[in-house]
Amino acid sequence: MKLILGDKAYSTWSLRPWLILKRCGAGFEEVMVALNRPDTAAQIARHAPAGKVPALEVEGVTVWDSLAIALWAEEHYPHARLWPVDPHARWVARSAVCEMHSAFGTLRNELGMAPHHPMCVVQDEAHQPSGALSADIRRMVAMWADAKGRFGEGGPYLFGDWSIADAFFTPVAARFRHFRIDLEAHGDDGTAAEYCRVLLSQPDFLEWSEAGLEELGLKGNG
Ligand SMILES: N[C@@H](CCC(=O)N[C@@H](CS)C(=O)NCC(=O)O)C(=O)O
Repeated sequence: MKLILGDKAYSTWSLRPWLILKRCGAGFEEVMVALNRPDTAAQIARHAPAGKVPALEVEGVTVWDSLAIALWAEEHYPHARLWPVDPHARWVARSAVCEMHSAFGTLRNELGMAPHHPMCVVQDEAHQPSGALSADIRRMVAMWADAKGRFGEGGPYLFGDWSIADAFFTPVAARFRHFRIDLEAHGDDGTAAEYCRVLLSQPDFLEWSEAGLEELGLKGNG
């Protein structure tokens, strides 16, 4: 089984299924495609017909798109409990993941990770959000507060135990950290800041982040 990924310094979409497969204990080979290069499109096209990473090659079939890979993992690793067990929490978790996947366009564009914004480092100056970005950040903060308040008491993650929702929001936490977003100024009572801290201190994320730093030549050179 092969997971086709973009560089760990930049590819927030690739981070999602990578975190999920790690949580499942899945054995998989990583195939890294460098983004922002003249041959990126050609390299991705060798694996993924839609021209985007991530993609999963398994049993002779390509599963593309981070959400489709998440759902594939849910099917194949039921023991990993990738969604909350409580049905109400599960419905809300799936809604949050779908909203992350289909909305927040300004957040993804204005807080984009390439080419001068690697997710594993913090930039020197805080980004001043546009009005549209502020609206996205406020929505994110409110969504997290609601989910955490109603369903998140049993553990440090959004729905207590780790779930696919946390895989989808880890890149958001990395964007907020990189661009030094002031969450309190967007209605956070501390819940969102603490949630970001938890996501960014997961051992799997730290491993990803270390690899990103190595790609950038910022670590591992002795
Ligand atoms: N909907 C896709 C979006 C994937 C996506 O936009 N991937 C970016 C990299 S993070 C990509 O492949 N870009 C192609 C390029 O840079 O040429 C998913 O969630 O998997």
